[in-house]
Amino acid sequence: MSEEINYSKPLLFEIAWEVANKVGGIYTVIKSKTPVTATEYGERYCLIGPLSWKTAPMEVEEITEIPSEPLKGTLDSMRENGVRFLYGRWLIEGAPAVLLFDISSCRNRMDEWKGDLYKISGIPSPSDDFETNDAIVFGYIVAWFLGEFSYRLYSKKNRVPTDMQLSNPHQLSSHHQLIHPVNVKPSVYSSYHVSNRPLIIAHFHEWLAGVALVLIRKRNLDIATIFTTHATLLGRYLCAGDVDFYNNLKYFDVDSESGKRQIYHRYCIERGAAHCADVFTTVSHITAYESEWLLKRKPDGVLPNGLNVVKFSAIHEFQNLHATAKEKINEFIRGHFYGHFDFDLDNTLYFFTAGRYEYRNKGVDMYIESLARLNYKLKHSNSNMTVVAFIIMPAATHSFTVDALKGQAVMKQLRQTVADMQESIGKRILSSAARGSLPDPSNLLSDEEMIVLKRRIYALKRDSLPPIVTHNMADDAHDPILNHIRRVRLFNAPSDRVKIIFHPEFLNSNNPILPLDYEEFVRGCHLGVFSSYYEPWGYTPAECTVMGVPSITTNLSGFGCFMEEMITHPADYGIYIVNRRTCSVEESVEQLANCMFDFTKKTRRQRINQRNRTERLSDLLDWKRMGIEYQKARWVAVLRKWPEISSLENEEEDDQNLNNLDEQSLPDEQTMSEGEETILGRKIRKVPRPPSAPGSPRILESFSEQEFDTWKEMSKTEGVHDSIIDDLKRLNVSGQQNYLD
Ligand code: U2F
Ligand code: UDP
Ligand code: G6P
Repeated sequence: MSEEINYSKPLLFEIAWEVANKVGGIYTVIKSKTPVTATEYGERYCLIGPLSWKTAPMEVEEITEIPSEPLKGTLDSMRENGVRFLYGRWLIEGAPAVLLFDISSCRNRMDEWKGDLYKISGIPSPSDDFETNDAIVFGYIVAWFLGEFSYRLYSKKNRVPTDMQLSNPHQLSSHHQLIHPVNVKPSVYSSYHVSNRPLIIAHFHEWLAGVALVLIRKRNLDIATIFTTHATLLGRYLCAGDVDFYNNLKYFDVDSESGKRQIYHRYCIERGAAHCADVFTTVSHITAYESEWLLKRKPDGVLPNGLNVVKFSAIHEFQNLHATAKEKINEFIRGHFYGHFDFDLDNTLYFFTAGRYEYRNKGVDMYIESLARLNYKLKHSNSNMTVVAFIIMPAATHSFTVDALKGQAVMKQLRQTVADMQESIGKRILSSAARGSLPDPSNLLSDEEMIVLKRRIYALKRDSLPPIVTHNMADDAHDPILNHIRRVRLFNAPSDRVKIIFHPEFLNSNNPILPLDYEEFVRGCHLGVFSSYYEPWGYTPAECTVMGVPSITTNLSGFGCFMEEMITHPADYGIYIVNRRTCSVEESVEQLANCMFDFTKKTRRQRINQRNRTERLSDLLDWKRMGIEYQKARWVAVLRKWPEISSLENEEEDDQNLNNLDEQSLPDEQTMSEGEETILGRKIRKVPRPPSAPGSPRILESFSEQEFDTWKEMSKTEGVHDSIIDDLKRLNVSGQQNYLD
């Protein structure tokens, strides 16, 4: 918002804790969505977050001269009142304006604000919860900013009733006036009515940014608000414990449960934010259902998470990336398994799970259990395949183990020795060939070189088994992942067909043992396994999809449910969805193990074909498509806030289109019939089976005339899935299936 702004169009502020500040998945949501939002709003878009002096200088380029009003006036007056901030451009695609407030600059007002929050909303806040304290201070600063900005904007346009216009702008910036907003009856705000008015929309993410929503409602600011929750606090906590969450969702005593977990005050902020927003949304239907029972407001809609999909011009390019990234993982494996490297890397598959360390929520318990069964199945079927299963989850550690570092060091030495020898052997061959004679193969290596080589080979011997974990754990004995691995006895023994590597730190290319960025690592793997129990969306499998890596997820994850809704046979596209909703844990574990076992039976050719199909789904997850739901949410918020703007077309349609949820609960398996139409009351058009899927009676059904017509229609109206439509067209032309695998 640094240039002159066209105020006849809406302004958008998006507020989240993770603006230019990576903590978890919300950072991915905001960062990846920026290009589409910036395209739509341009200079009228600004992101607001807390200022972290550690990360902000790397992420944001500061703008010291704020040229436009009322932003300049607002920030100047806040600065005069002691608020520190960083205003600039976030250095990401779309380069949006960002405004980061330094919470510490206002901590001296914390007690006053906490008292005020309790007085106006009854939300308590214990003194020892520092995160909540910060959330409250941040909320008051944001509400202060938005309040003052909107007053200045309306007064600039002479749209504020005369008794609200202020002769002394400093008077306005006193935070006291904003806590108890200017002495005007709320009715005055809603009484004025103008055409072509500037509209301010504020979109808040997650409870940490939620306090300002309560204040905006209490102060009756002229701002349309949206609150998106990416999980519920109580849901996350309940699932992490030993609770049968989904079967009891309707019956939890929310106040008591949050009290027991010492999060009652946080819960109040989350619930308050959900109730105070004009529009309340979540990221998936499963979280919408959960929010309805735990936050006691049925979401108005679902805003699924997208990704900023970058397409390569040639399809084989991502396949090449897989091959080069896999080679880097191969290097690591050679070092890690030195002395026990008795398996063939050509017949080795890399599986992985990754994310924040939430043992039960992220389904690591089920993953390890199923890997043990996979090991048994591979052994007993005399399979020649080896599976290396990675777990990438940050935990408290004291750096890398000596063993892990040594493995890479001895391999590095060996590689260097062999490279030196290659050079000297080459010289010997050249010199004898130049003299017109063939070299003597028995003399290609000198005695000295043989000794060095023997020494290197001796260095590869070791008595212990290859380590499970790459780091020294802070609490090895009580680590749930390690204990589970111990329980199922997956110790990387030579006879094991499933090897496990637990890397308790996120990956980066400076890593001394596995020097790859996370994205490169994913590309090099064959299968992502995310058997989550609690997963409102789940970016990790979505990221796999756009990189053309098949993944396993569950029907308890937002992403899994979304794919199940969108595709008639997700498995054909490399999206495997384990049922954790309507069957026992034992059945789910077996399903997951069988799914992984079946994957090991694929030929290389089949894996390559499947990766191509998986990658084709990326259109489905592109923000260009997913962003439409955000647009709808914004319009509904505007129409709810200012019902007088009735001249805007399609408002009713917009309202309905916002995926209004049904009264009923989650769909069960029976209601999800093939290619079917209504899920939670919405019309769904599914992606049919790919033409190269193995023939079966179902495939004929999938390519009925009618379905083809539907898809042609959809391609016209939505402009998505071009490649899938192409598949269908090809099929229609050739009139038969393509038996590539
Ligand atoms: C969801 O993931 P998040 O990135 O939001 O997950 P976190 O940032 O780790 O935290 C979720 C909330 O739980 C709180 C924390 C956040 O508000 O402050 N919390 C806590 O209070 N105490 C704890 O010990 C741990 C967390 C979601 F889970 C994914 O499925 C989605 O993909 C993602 C994006 O929509 O949002
Ligand atoms: N991730 C990462 N480095 C890693 C492993 C994961 O940056 O080594 C990222 C991953 O790309 C994804 C996020 O962490 O964007 C996890 O998001 P997800 O939605 O799966 O779970 P959340 O943490 O939000 O619950
Ligand atoms: C990509 C490469 C191929 C390579 C294949 C290996 O498709 O383009 O050259 O053979 O990956 O696939 P795999 O599933 O065995 O890792």
